Amino acid sequence: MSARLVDIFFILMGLALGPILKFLYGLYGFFINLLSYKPIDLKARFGNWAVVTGCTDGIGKEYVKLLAKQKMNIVLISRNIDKLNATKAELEKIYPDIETIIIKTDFSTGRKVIDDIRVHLKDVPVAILVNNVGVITEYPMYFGEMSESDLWDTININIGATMSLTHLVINQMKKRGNGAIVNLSSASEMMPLPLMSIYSASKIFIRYFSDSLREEYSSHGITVQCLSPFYINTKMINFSKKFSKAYYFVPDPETYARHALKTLGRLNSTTGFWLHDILKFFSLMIPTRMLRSKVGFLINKIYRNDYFNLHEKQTQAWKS
Ligand SMILES: *[C@@H]1O[C@H](CO)[C@@H](O)[C@H](O)[C@H]1NC(C)=O
Ligand SMILES: *[C@@H]1O[C@H](CO)[C@@H](O)[C@H](O)[C@H]1NC(C)=O
Ligand SMILES: *[C@@H]1O[C@H](CO)[C@@H](O)[C@H](O)[C@H]1NC(C)=O
Ligand SMILES: CC(=O)N[C@H]1CO[C@H](CO)[C@@H](O)[C@@H]1O
Repeated sequence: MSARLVDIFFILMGLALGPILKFLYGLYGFFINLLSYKPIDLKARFGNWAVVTGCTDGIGKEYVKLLAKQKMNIVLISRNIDKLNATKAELEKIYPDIETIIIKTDFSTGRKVIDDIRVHLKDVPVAILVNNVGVITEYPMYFGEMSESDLWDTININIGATMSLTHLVINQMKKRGNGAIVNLSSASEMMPLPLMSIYSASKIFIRYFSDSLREEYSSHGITVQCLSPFYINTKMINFSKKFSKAYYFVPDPETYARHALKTLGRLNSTTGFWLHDILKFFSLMIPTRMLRSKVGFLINKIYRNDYFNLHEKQTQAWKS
């Protein structure tokens, strides 16, 4: 009888251990995120060159500024040449002793762009790759409302670009036995997210991809970090005004990047921002993936209505 009880005890412990370890890791992440450590010396740890995609706005731009501040040379990748030139000029003015390379490319056009990038990066020892580029539909949409190009843009940009650029640099990093790859997933990886079906599926791709890659390459000195923030106040989510009002929990890109970069080399997997750790904790209180998904559906319906209301107001203002 007592042997039986011991068995049951160990089985229950086994079942509880996963969630307990997850919780402890979450708590650890929360404190690392909260305590304002300085970022580690990224140049000393990883090397001289950083490559940042989607670097002319939002989080990408803030990453670029912070990396340049650490005296790293930067390869700027984006599709808008004017913004690239402006970003390059801005960096060179503040940090005259760093080198910058700009690459104009449009990842939505798919596989062929990588050949051009390969030529540009031929002699660049890439220390840090920040896969920041990503798209989301203009507002939460039913699948059938997405255009054919919405579909392929999400695949090519959110998945294709990350996969292909990582492939381009991974072997040189392995050879040097050093390097870091940062990937932005999103909290939408915690559950399937109705009205953002392709987006949330693309983010779980990033999660699985990053976590597998880390196991394959950590013995070669390569750090693979996967960030999964909640909402950040970028133009990507201007479909609802609620985001700009939820001030503390929806940080601006500068605040987010500053916090997230401090975790590079310290956490493999994090929301990147301590207030988002709290949101994550409460989201995970909803016990199953399917329930979280239903809640996500409700919330997205609200955002969708916000978008239509906003649009109607704009149209009326335009008419009058
Ligand atoms: C961007 O900068 C390059 C090199 O400095 C220059 O040749 C090009 O004309 C600029 N493009 C635009 C659109 O300003
Ligand atoms: C959000 O921003 C995008 C890009 O700047 C713009 O095209 C779109 O019309 C904006 N949407 C709303 C609802 O303001
Ligand atoms: C990241 O994951 C790798 C592989 O599991 C592990 O060896 C490494 O210690 C982890 N790094 C951090 C900072 O947790
Ligand atoms: C930190 C970072 O830039 N992460 C990016 C990883 O890749 C996705 C797209 O697949 C981007 O949305 C993230 O911004």
